[in-house]
Amino acid sequence: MAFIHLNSQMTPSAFRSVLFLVFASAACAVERPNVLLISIDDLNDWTGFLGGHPQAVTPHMDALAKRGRNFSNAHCAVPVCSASRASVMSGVAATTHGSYELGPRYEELPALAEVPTIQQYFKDNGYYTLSGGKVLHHGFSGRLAGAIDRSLGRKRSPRPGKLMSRPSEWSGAWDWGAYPEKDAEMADVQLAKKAAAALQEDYEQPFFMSIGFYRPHVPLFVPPRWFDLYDAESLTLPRTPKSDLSDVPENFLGINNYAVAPTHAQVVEHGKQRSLTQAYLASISFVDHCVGIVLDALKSSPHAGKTLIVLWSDHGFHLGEKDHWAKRTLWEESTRVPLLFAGPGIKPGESCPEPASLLDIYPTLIELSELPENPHLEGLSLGPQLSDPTMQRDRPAITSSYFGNHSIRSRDWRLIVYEDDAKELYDHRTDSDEFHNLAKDPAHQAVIKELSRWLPRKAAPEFKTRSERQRRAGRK
Ligand SMILES: [Ca+2]
Ligand SMILES: [Ca+2]
Repeated sequence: MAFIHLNSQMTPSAFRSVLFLVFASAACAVERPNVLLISIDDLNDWTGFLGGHPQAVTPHMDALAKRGRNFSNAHCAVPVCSASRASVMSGVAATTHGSYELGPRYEELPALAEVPTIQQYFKDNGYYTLSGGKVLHHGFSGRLAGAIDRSLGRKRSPRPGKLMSRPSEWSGAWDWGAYPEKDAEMADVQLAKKAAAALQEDYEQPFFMSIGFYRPHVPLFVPPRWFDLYDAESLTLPRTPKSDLSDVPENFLGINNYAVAPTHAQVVEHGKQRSLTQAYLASISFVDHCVGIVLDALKSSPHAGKTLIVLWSDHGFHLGEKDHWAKRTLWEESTRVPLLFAGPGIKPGESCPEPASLLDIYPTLIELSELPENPHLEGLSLGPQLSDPTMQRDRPAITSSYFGNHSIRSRDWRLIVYEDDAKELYDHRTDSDEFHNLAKDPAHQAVIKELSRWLPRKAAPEFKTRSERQRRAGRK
């Protein structure tokens, strides 16, 4: 690298130019990999490679899992869109940034004032950044806007002019059905094609492309051919034993008054469980198709051998398990997410059963791209498990939902501790459905004590902007 003399009289713009030259030449010297970060909205473990639903058809994501590393025990930091995405993009947990709900925006959180988004960090280190679709819940606005060199758009798909499947007395954004007629009308397909075209271009710098697909978030409208993949009447439905909720603390779902999802009783009363399950699976296969468009484009591009791929979902989704629909709980259905890494230096191989958090994406990509450490990050690089999937991880995956409620998920166990100290404990070696709460069993107190070491000690209170406080007051 050439020596560059910094002059104390230098103007800020000249200084930035020098910095750019330094980073650009460093990037040339190290040959940093490109990054393709693909997020999917509200996708639980109903994929072939995670086996959460035996009939799920996801060939493109399954192929990606096969040629990279599938973190089969990965969990979100917060089980709701906005707060989860703020955590992934900042690398900071909700217990520090204080966002546990659909607001406030990343740039409104005082604790993140000095924390660069992952896009900004890569840009500051010589990368060209592209982004499209739902990556941050509210988009890169305000002071975050400069993180993106080129926008690939944030379009939404068309909706039918009237309700298709939802009973009119249900509230909220939920509806579902075979609509529109053709894939080309879907915003996710248009985004995939834009990303595919951008992947054919040459770039002078390494690129960091982040794209976020909207399905299978509600409303579950996708074209008919995706519904045709599934026969509603023969679909396997989740197991929901009648006695399941008898051993869990009562407090938690009660605080979930913010939800717009129907109750399980409403779904059952209206006979909608099968058609909703079909619509969710159809939406998953549709988004898998969109992922395929992007991955096929990358494969035939000049960047194929030098691009790291990360695929993740912001949180899971209940479809009736524990009499619950959608997200926000601390059970496996809400916290477990797909998390795949593939690309240069990552050998295809076995799944990794060690606990992983979406907070780990940021530090992992920094390590793989050989960027300087970012001192704000609270996750831990998955580098060792990308080299060797059997490498043990001491740190469990920690998920927080609303202030004071936490789940600690190790390789074999899940401990949930609520704000009032009520607990649940599940042994995943024998009870992957989390049916049997062992928290009161004297034989398991040592496990509880061991896992409790990881409970966040100083959780930040929930940060609410004035408009957020007013909005919530209006809903009660
Ligand atoms: Ca989401
Ligand atoms: Ca139970």
